[in-house]
Amino acid sequence: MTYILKPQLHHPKLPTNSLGYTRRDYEGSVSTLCAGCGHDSISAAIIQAVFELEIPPHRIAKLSGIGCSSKTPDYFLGASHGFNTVHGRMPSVLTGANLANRELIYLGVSGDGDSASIGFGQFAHAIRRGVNMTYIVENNGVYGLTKGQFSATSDKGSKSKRGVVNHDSAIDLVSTALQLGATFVARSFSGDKAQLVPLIKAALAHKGAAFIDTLSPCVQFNNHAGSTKSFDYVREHNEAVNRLDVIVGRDPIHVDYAPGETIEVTQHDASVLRLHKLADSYDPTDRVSAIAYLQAAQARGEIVTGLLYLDPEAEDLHDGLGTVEAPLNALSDAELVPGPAALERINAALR
Ligand SMILES: Cc1ncc(C[n+]2csc(CCOP(=O)(O)OP(=O)(O)O)c2C)c(N)n1
Ligand code: SF4
Ligand SMILES: [Mg+2]
Repeated sequence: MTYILKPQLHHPKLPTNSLGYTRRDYEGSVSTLCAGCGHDSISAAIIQAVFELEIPPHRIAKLSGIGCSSKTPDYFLGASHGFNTVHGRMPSVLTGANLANRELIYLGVSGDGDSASIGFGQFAHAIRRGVNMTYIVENNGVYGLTKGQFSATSDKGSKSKRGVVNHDSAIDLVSTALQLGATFVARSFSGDKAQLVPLIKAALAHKGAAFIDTLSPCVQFNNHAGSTKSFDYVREHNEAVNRLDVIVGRDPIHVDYAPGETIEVTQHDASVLRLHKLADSYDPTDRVSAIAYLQAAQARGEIVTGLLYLDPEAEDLHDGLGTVEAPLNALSDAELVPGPAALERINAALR
């Protein structure tokens, strides 16, 4: 048995959101991951974010690949749509689903093996096409499910649990996402819920490709001395670039930009992302500086977390393609099959 259903009963006085749902209504099955696995903390952060955003569960579609990380959608949002694809193929299935029905909110959950090894090409193309989604990589620097092989995000020189040194260069998914044109790029840590929950909320509200690389220690195979993805290492080397809060707006709110102190950025749905700048020089709306900042921090051995880049005016794949607003399953036969005259016009335009 791969999952255990949770009992339906809960305390009658649990707080509810405006839809009348408790936090429990956003949970899934009982997790079968190892006790202390960082991935479970990310599931808890997703549950809290969606509860606080007051999104009806049936409006979300959660998709994943294969791995311990990709199993986690079973453990949150049990009443949402779900598709557990094959290894590394989540981005293309998500892209197809999004093209067919743009009314759902798409949440892709993946692992560093799933996205930086077998699915690297898929990851790249979903990001560069600006698919409207929140793409979370639960990054433990290891293939957890298949018992601890180095993944493509394992740092050069880091050691496996058995003492083997990794000689390959690491892929930094955050820098890659920035270079590929992601319009929301963040890094966080599974052990920092205060930072992760607002980031997930902001990513879900963002229109366009939102990417969050979440360091998520594997307590079984990558939490020892010599690992650069362990709880201790990440805590010791973490440098947060901003402190975040998300305010869901009811009326349109305009951007209020005050360099050096607090920035408020309005997203497409009128929610406001409030950033408190800790580093005076850090500007999360400058893609080129974000890449330079990341590389300088990396050279100093620091792991930068927080919202690294945001384009609040981003367009998505549908804008580029000029697709219809309605989900394809809501179109009539006449709209879907416009007849030989329309086909002839299309053929003539291609000659
Ligand atoms: C096509 C294919 N190749 C290889 C595998 C074996 N496999 C399953 S999960 C996995 C790696 C998972 O690593 P990651 O995505 O980092 O997830 P984690 O378990 O670390 O959360 C591999 C290689 C597979 N299931 N399918
Ligand atoms: S093997 Fe690692 S990644 Fe998988 S559940 Fe256990 S701690 Fe988590
Ligand atoms: Mg992994």
